[in-house]
Amino acid sequence: MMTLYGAGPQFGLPEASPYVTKTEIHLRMAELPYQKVPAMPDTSPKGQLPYIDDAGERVADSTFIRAHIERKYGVELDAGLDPVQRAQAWAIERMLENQLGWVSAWFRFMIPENFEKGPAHWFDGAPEAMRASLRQKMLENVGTNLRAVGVARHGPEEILALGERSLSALSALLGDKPFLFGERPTGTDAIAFGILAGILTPFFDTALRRKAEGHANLTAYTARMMARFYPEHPWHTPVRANDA
Ligand SMILES: N[C@@H](CCC(=O)N[C@@H](CS)C(=O)NCC(=O)O)C(=O)O
Repeated sequence: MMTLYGAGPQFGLPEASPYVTKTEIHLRMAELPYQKVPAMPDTSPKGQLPYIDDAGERVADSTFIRAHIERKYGVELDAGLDPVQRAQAWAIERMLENQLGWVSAWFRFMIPENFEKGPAHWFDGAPEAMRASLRQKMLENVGTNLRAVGVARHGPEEILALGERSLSALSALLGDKPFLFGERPTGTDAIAFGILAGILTPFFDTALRRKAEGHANLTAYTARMMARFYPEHPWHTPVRANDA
């Protein structure tokens, strides 16, 4: 059976990493059996989660894992989409992974209260004498990456505005459809859900979460995806202030 290496359930989410969530949903969409094992990124061939071990073949990166399972098991997660929809799916996925995902990471790591209650705990199992320096090193690494992709060069309000542009774009693209491309979830829904759930989890109090909560179709969509792919996981649909 295939093994999926991920971060595991945390932060009020069935899986803390949006990219592991993406792969896990792809495996569930493809109805492929797998076992899930918690791992640290440095055990991965590419230094990041997720990766899989499929009968001794190790494949890292959610996009390449998807290509592997589609090729090896003859599944097509975007079946029924025309060439323009497939191009849109790729463009949406890039917006989410290469922009909104980083904005979301900034709110999770760079707001000290969120870092303390969240990622800082990843090192709770390390020897006490090393814990503080491991946490500091991780924070520095994430900070370096956030500057490299450009996000951390802006002020908090500007970062929030960038995130809101992507949330608004995603909300407009979804419209009143149940899933991004219609009645049936396709490949891109997996990462859209992974990133939205990570933003909307009540575990972290962020201005970005409040922006996402302002898009009723995105909160309903996240709850719909959660019920479909993680029916065992408790979730809520936030009530918008002006709906209450
Ligand atoms: N392009 C990768 C991104 C994966 C990724 O960013 N994983 C994070 C966890 S959410 C990670 O392992 N980060 C550790 C690091 O970059 O050092 C994918 O799609 O799988």
